[in-house]
Amino acid sequence: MAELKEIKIPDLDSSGSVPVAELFIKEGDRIEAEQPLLVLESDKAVLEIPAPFAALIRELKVKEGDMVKSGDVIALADAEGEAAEDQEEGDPEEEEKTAKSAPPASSAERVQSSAASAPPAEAAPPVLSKVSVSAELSASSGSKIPHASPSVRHFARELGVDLKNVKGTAPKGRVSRQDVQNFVKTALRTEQTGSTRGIPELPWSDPADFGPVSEQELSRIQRISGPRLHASWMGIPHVSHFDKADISYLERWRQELNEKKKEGVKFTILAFVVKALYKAVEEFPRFNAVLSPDGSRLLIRRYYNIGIAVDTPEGLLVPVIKDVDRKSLSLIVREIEDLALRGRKGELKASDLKGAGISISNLGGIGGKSFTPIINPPEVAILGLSRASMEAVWNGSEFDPRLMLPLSLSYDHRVIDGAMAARFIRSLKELLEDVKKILI
Ligand code: CAO
Repeated sequence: MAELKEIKIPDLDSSGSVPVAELFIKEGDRIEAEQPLLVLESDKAVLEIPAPFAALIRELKVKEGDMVKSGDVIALADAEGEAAEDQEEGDPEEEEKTAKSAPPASSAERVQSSAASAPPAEAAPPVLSKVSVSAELSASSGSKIPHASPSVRHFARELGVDLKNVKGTAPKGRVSRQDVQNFVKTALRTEQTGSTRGIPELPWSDPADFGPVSEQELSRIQRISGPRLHASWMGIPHVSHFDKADISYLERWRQELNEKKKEGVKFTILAFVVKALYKAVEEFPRFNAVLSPDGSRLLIRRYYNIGIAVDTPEGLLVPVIKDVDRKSLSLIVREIEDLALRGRKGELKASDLKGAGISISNLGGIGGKSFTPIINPPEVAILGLSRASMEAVWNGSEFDPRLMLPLSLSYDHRVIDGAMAARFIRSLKELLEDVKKILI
């Protein structure tokens, strides 16, 4: 048996002692180079100490709870153990070739020559110890390494989860088993939607490193809609087309209607746009289409359902007004009110949220000039409305004050090309500018 080698605690960049929080090895274990041996856990940092070389552990010198410092011996190990095992379990063809090309040797010599042809075990740089030391350095310079119990660390390691990426929700920010499970579930869901496939990881830095922060959980709706919006943004080639419609006549007519308080209904700009949009979609059926999953066919809806983005305390919802072509303006007004109210009270049914051919997102009640709405798949377009405002418009001989409604149309460029989108918006503008056309 060759001389036993000492496996030591690497330079921790500190003179103090640190407790061994977790020990992963026992006597008789065969270890690989860089395999984690133990975890040191101080108030400031958590440090995983790796094996500097492959070996057979003969004698352990530490146990969990021991206080250790730089240079302390963790174990006595037989580096030959690993080499011998390699030799025993090596590729028979390789062995045969070696046997043919090399002069006969005793088994002890064979072990030595094999060890010499591979990088010498003890010559391997202590890669992980370097990582560990730098981990502590980064910890002391502010970046957080999460605290977790040994069993949670073990659990995370088995699942291949880097605890630095997991947000700890247990007291003092410790990572719990549940946190690791949630992390894996989210990662799997993201993988299934394909939303981050092939996309470099986004840089992240903990804002708590730079000042005080407060935390808020995302609502259930936001947790569901977030990955869908991300998938839409990443998976659909969006183009946004901006224009303005002169709704001066429409507005005058709307106010007259409201002054008469017909059936107690308050007519809104949005209700007119819903009607106009249906007419434009009827003329351009591609805006009411769904692209087949293989991207080879369009399934064009022969019905006219329009989704309305509703801002609720829990997040964005898009309930659907069904069969717009068969509904009066006043019925559309009432439906928008009803859907928005039920959406804000959390009373919408799943069926209220399905089946739209195209959607509208109206931010005009709040403000803004234009924006790029995100398509709600499998729809292929969405119309954004910003706040209508009075503008001086040149009518050929003078500037005329007109009420202009900003339109922001995002469309799926796989289905709709730019010229068609421009024609579609021109048609929508004509409808909005000549309100009679909407209602006929
Ligand atoms: N331009 C100018 N004024 C507008 C307008 C526009 N485009 N749209 C609405 N308004 C006015 C309305 O006329 C109303 O004014 P009065 O009270 O003086 O009559 C006021 O703004 C408020 O309207 P509203 O927003 O309550 O009603 P609505 O029917 O226009 O919209 C709804 C209903 C549910 C769509 C809206 O309340 C809402 O939730 N909008 C937000 C949608 C959203 O979040 N989109 C973003 C999606 S991406 O995250």
